[in-house]
Amino acid sequence: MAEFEALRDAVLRGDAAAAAAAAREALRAGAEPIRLVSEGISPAMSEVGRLFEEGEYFVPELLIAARATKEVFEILRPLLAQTGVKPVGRVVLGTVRGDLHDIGKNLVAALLEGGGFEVSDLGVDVAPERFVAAVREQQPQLLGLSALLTTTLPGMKTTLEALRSAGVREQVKVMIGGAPVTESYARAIGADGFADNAAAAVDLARRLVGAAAASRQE
Ligand code: B1M
Repeated sequence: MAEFEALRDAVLRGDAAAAAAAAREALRAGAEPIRLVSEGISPAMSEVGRLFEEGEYFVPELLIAARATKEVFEILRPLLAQTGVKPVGRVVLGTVRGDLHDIGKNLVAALLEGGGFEVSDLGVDVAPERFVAAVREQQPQLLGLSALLTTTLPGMKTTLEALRSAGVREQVKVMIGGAPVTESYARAIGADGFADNAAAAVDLARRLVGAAAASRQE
């Protein structure tokens, strides 16, 4: 679809108005909102990352590409979050301490809402103590941690340790995700699951909430 190409180009150039126009055009032409993510935003941001690694783009280019993505996301969010189903569970979500990346996490939040979850988003740069406090106060079935940097990845382990020290680890299932996260890392730190994209995160959340309900009945 030509509109996806226009969307990718606009994000790459950091042209927010053109990105929004391409997104609206794609939706008008009948594209599923999620395809604007998988065939527009995600490949464009991968390319932005590649250009950054190769020294062609610098932080300002990353920022304006991210701004263009957010503009598109404002259009997509209500469409992705449309749901008629009654809440299937509560999720507290956040990007770990020291990490400011939130595009992927916001996408996970929107799709979880679309999947019938009530989502409490703590934002970015969330300290372990804030996750612990949110688990105590909001009693979610699920806690979701996102990280995009190899340097902030250990924040996931620290957060799990903080949950254990606070005695609340058994109250909540923990799922993790983000570019540097792997299944084996999830196992190594004792998380309950890992998802490598937003749609997989919704499937995993459903499974984990089902498992949480089953273990409460035992
Ligand atoms: Co940053 N950055 N960045 N950056 N940035 C990366 C991550 C990087 C890979 C770029 C590169 O070098 N190729 C690199 C990390 C290298 C590494 O750690 N090994 C990097 C770097 C180095 C940095 C800085 C250190 C740069 C600097 O200042 N010198 C700096 C750090 C700031 C900080 O966080 N403390 C920095 C800053 C930024 C901006 C602020 C400018 C901006 C972020 C804006 C924002 O998010 N509001 C930015 C951007 C845009 C990127 C890239 C280009 C794009 C990220 C993105 O939005 N992807 C990124 C390169 C890349 O990823 N290819 C890069 C699109 C998004 C839809 O995908 O976030 O992966 P993603 O989310 C996916 C999945 O991972 C998964 O589902 C999502 C949807 O499918 N997922 C989950 C995510 N969270 C999940 C949680 C789940 C489940 C699934 O359960 C809870």
